[in-house]
Amino acid sequence: MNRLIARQSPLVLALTGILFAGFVLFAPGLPATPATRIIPVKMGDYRFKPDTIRVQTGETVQLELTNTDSLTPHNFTLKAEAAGLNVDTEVSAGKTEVVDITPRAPGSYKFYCNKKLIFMKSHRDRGMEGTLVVAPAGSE
Ligand SMILES: [Cu+2]
Repeated sequence: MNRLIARQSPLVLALTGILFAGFVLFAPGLPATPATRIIPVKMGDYRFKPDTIRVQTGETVQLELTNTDSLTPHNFTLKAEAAGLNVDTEVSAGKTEVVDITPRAPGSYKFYCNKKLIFMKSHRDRGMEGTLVVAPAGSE
């Protein structure tokens, strides 16, 4: 077994690695352009509802973020470099904002509201936090 690997040239090993990475990233077997799913997310009372959002790797979903409070502005922040996600969207009181996301790697990623008034607990500390659960492509 060791001899078999040792006999492969570094170039062949590198190419094999690249092919495998491509296979994982583009996950063949799924429709090339999955329909965009709309996920409504309510933001209000220092909560996200739902606070767990489930998607699949490579799936494009549209988050429909609605601030149900009448005065308090909120925000949807989701920073997950590993999954290629970098969202920071303000949602004024009573308004709806739409953001498309396409997670590139499975895992669980925290999202939260980054609002904080001076001398007050942050919205996140008050419970305005949730989890994006990204399943491997093709699971379910
Ligand atoms: Cu908030």
